[in-house]
Amino acid sequence: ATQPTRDDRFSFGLWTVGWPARDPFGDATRPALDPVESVHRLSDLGAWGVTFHDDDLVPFGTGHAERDRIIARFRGALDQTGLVVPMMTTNLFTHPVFKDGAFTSNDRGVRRFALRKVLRHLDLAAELGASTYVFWGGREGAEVDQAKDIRAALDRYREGIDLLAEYVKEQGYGIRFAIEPKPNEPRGDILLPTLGHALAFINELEHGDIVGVNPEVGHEQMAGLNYTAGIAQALWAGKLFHLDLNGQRGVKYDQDLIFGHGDLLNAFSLVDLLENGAPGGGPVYDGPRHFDYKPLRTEDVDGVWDSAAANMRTYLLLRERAAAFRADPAVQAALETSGVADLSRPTLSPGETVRDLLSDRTAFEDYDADKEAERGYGYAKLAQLALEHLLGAL
Ligand code: GLT
Ligand code: MN
Ligand code: MN
Ligand code: MN
Repeated sequence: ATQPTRDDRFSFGLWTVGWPARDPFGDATRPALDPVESVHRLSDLGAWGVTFHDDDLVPFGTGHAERDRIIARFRGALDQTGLVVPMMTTNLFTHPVFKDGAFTSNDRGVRRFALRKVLRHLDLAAELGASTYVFWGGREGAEVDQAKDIRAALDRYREGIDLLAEYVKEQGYGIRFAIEPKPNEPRGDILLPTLGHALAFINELEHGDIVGVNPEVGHEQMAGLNYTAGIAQALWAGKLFHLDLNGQRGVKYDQDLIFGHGDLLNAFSLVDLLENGAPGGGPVYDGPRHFDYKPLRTEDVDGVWDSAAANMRTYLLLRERAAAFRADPAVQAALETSGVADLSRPTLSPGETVRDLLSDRTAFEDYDADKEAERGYGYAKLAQLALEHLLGAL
């Protein structure tokens, strides 16, 4: 089953396949795509959903009547194809007015404009049935330490997100927010640079109950972090509301490669976690499998659709390999040797207190640490089994 179907719930941003490949050093290498054509092509490839920023569909500054016409035409394509809109988001980074940020610009007028821009698109998100609204604060940051009062910036960030969340609740939209971390680029340093910073921020919100995270593979890897481990913590916290799948090769600029075209071993453990859950049980991710990648600048329009298909096929191949990995008796035995399941057992017994632990001589006074330290955990064997399943050798 490496042919994508709607049941796989694959979604793509309009800005991904639609990227004309303009970069800081060179002009566009491809024509802009009509969003309606993207909807049809994605549908033909087996995708289930499409996501977009306000300005991806309706260019910045478009008048009312024209905006309505564009939206109606887009809805027509959705109705024709059956594609859904699971997530929407706001462009708070392209227009020069946002050069010092949106919710955290030092300029109060910019902050108010940003909130209004989000509010308008949130209303459309509710109309189109989106259940998640993403906040990627690409311009929320600074290059100059003295230029930004980080405490005040976080106050304003919180004010903005809480205000918007309150609005969503009042309107009964049933939409949840997902904050997308990134360490840098386009700002020298971005606020909420990692998944962990975002989770800590959410804990400080008044309406944090409807706010979670949208971690992107490449963004965590730009910070040198293990994406699968971060996703596991987001799941543990009940905050994995959405995710951005792509590829990244090490700590450098944001590459937005095709999913799997980077740290493939980590992509394998990720798909295994998303599809099969942690070895000891716990929540499985049931949201969209959303791709946020950029077709290489070298590609023509055919290459765009080849790369879109590649994201889904890679995910499905990894899903197959992960199922085989889990089902393999040799893997079960290796997991047993490694004691992976034992970690699910609470460290104290039911009803046992700290006093009981203090009086348990086998736990300390009679515990032979030198002897117990002789144990091998067998992780090398486990790692090789994972690699061989990934390569299709087993
Ligand atoms: C932008 C960014 C992505 C975000 C998008 C949502 S836009 O392309 O690089 O990682 O997910 O705003
Ligand atoms: Mn990225
Ligand atoms: Mn990006
Ligand atoms: Mn992203």
